[in-house]
Amino acid sequence: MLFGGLAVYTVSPASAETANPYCKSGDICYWGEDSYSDCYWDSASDDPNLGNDNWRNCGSAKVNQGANSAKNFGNSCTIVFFDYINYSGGSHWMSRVGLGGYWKDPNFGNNTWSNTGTVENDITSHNFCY
Ligand SMILES: [Ca+2]
Ligand SMILES: [Ca+2]
Ligand SMILES: [Ca+2]
Ligand SMILES: [Ca+2]
Repeated sequence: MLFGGLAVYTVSPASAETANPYCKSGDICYWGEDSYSDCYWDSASDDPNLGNDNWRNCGSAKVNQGANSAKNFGNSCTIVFFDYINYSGGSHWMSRVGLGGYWKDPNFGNNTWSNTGTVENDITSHNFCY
């Protein structure tokens, strides 16, 4: 999907909870670097493979294995991230904004999968209400 005004908007400091025009209610939002910065991507749907999803603002670079930080603006349930495609391998859950608690994380570098390995730069699929 293309948006005509994409190249025009300016990036302001991430003081608001939504740091870009895409991250909105219902979405899981990922960023490619720590503290919700650099490349970003949003989705309101389960996704069994982030290998076919491009960051919104980083050319052809894929979301797969690239997320350093995220916020869950989903409307229902927690979200579960997975190491591999089709909701398999190690998992890591996050609450949603309406439930509070752990619903955002500025740095996945200090989080490990349910089995082994670091979540940072390793999320490959996600499922709401898994
Ligand atoms: Ca996908
Ligand atoms: Ca990254
Ligand atoms: Ca992975
Ligand atoms: Ca963390």
